[in-house]
Amino acid sequence: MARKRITHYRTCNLCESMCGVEVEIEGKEVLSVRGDKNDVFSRGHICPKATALKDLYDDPDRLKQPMRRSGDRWDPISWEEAFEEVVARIHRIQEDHGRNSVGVYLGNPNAHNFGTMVFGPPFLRALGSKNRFSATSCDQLPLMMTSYFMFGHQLLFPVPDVDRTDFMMILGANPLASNGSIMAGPGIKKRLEGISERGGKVVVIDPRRTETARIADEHVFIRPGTDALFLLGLLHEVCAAGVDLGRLAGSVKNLDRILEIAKGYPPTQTEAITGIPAETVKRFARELRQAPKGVLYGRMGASTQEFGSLCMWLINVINAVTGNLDEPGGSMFSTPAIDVLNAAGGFGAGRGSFGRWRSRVRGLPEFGGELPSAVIAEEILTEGEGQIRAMIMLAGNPVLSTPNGRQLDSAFASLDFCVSIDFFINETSRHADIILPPVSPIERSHYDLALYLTAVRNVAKYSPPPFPQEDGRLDDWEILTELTCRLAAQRHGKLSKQYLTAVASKKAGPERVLDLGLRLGPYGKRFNPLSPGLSLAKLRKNPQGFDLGPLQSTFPDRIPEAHGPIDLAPDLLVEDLDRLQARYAPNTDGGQLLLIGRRHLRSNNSWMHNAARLMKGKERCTLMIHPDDAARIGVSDGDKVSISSRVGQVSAPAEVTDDMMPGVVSLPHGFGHGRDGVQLRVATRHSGVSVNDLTDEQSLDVSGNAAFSGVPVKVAPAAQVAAAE
Ligand SMILES: Nc1nc2c(c(=O)[nH]1)N[C@H]1C(S)=C(S)[C@@H](COP(=O)(O)OP(=O)(O)OC[C@H]3O[C@@H](n4cnc5c(=O)[nH]c(N)nc54)[C@H](O)[C@@H]3O)O[C@H]1N2
Ligand SMILES: Nc1nc2c(c(=O)[nH]1)N[C@H]1C(S)=C(S)[C@@H](COP(=O)(O)OP(=O)(O)OC[C@H]3O[C@@H](n4cnc5c(=O)[nH]c(N)nc54)[C@H](O)[C@@H]3O)O[C@H]1N2
Ligand code: SF4
Ligand SMILES: [Mo]
Repeated sequence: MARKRITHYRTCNLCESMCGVEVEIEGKEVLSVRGDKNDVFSRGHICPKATALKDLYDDPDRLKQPMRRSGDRWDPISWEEAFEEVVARIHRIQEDHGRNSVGVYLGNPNAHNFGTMVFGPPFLRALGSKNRFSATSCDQLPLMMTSYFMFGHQLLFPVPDVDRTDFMMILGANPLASNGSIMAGPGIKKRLEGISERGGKVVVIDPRRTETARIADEHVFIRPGTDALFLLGLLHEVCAAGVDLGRLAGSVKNLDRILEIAKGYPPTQTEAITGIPAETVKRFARELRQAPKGVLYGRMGASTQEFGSLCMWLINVINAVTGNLDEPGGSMFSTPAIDVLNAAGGFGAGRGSFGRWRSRVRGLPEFGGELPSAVIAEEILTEGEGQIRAMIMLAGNPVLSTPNGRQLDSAFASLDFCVSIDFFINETSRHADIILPPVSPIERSHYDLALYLTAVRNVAKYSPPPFPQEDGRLDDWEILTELTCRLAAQRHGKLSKQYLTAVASKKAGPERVLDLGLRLGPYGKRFNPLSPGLSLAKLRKNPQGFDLGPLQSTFPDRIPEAHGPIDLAPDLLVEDLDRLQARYAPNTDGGQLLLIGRRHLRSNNSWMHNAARLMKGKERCTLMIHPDDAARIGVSDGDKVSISSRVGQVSAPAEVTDDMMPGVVSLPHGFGHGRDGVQLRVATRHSGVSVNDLTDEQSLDVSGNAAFSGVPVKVAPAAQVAAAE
């Protein structure tokens, strides 16, 4: 019988853009992946990674069955055997050494996975360990912490209203490579170009002349890690000319504190440190104030640095005092169809929390129930009560993603037990005793619970699975619910409330929860009879998405009552100004080169390097360096250089380019696949080196976030270093 070709509509889950794709399918074969012109959000836009959804599905290295490691050997085992062993080992270790002896790390793909977002939290509760970590503390933690302190909820993500603004300043983001982050909008290049076309202006502040800088109206270099000082200078100028809180004037507190702080930072004082002339800062302040609608937006480069929280705070403050907070064309907050902020039950991420407990060794504070990933290694390696003896990795590759990866490698090698829920044997999962592989993303149903919080427009779309799941394959949520049930049974018995609740939630599955979330949400009929009446059935009828319109102003109503007014000057952040002051006291600059990272359009953190079509072209894992620095050190383009920091040393080819600010070098993250035991045939041919073998787990923001930007490094010709050794 001839198999029928069908077109399946879904959302690409690889980055935050949420592009609609048309997947052509015959039986269980994926024939092609194309942009969906009728997707309400992306209107046909995709990037080269979309086709990699097919590559990922077809990848011969992708695991389809649980694996057990014995030394260097991996053997396939049954799900029953795998679950049995994982739960027995975890239970035993927690019985012997306490709940915190089992650590958990949640990786970035969880943010793109409805099932793990709904069924991960009950699993974590069942586990009951305070040693919880995630990619958040290598990414947007400063932003979430700032939202928690200023607006009262960690999930109030400020999103630049890129489609309606007239002036946009981008600090430390490269949306032309990343496709936009906490600014989820497919076709972001066109959206940015739209600003200039409307007669507005885009300014990029970045130590590298990036792809985004090239399409901007103006780009200025900044010395890595000094954005907070630049922003204070800008705040000084804005405040000196007079503040305008607009509609929110009656809903904020501590403006006087801000005005006082602003006085202390004239840009004439900060220019020598940031490298941005005072005159330029003054002009930017004027342009921002004069623009009918303007917005400051900061991402990775401004977040993963020593003063990331100060940056996120000052960006919010400047948006507020120029009347651009929660206003069209300014910095806004989405209203997603499932209101994760107010939803109870399965989605309840909570408003946030800070410092309820501290890490055992370094005493770093918890945020939102998690400790900074920078402490994982020391919590494993430092003996004593409360030491981590087992780790569970859920869709994460911390060996390549968190600072001081080599130290983490040794720490993982010393564990009593380690589980990875992952479909690859990669740099982290090679340390696992057991790997539990979920189906590939294209095979499961999809709804963007988290990313709609960061979208530049309100939309909702549900993608069903394209074909029935094969026997013997499990999705992430099934793995998690099975673990939760078995853990509850082991611990409390099969008659316990814990076990029965776990079984009930496993039976319910993601779709039931999704339907309920939609019906109870702001566009459901239940509370708003005038709404479109969203439900799962309604989304099924609209497989190319449901448009819910442009972002709406929602403050002050959206601020949780318990928080009170918007706090412009939370204590923790104001106090961190002293650390900034001390750090940039005159003459602390040792003249070393400062290392920053880089993303490429055809990369996706550490895990898409096994797709051959994404790896074509010239070598990407190069050290970009300015010609003056290269000449001083004595290296030419293509020469191998040694790069060393306090924690490690790696070698990579030099790429000499005046796109770099003098004194700054850049190495992309996510490479370093040459480690023993990695079973990724394509990726290991393009292994590169890991930038996180250089980044320092001791260098952190006040939130505990990793400081990847501005790592002091020594660069020398590799041959010279080898000869000296
Ligand atoms: N120096 C430096 N370090 C960085 C960054 C940087 O810019 N510079 N960026 C940081 C940022 S922003 C982030 S978000 C982190 C990312 O840090 P991580 O989340 O730790 O790393 P990823 O590379 O995203 O790895 C994801 C893992 O999940 C697996 N995976 C993919 N999809 C699924 C799935 O559906 N289910 C399951 N179970 N597994 C899946 C992949 O095989 C891979 O092993 O890295 C951070 N590290
Ligand atoms: N193609 C691709 N897309 C991705 C990803 C990917 O790996 N590849 N990862 C996804 C993830 S998890 C995330 S979080 C997002 C990140 O999305 P973005 O934040 O847009 O991405 P980056 O390329 O990390 O941009 C950081 C920029 O900050 C600059 N920078 C570095 N240090 C400093 C500094 O001190 N100050 C200033 N002002 N700038 C600095 C860098 O030069 C770089 O241009 O991208 C997502 N999309
Ligand atoms: S920009 Fe590329 S990776 Fe991101 S969602 Fe769209 S197609 Fe997927
Ligand atoms: Mo990220």
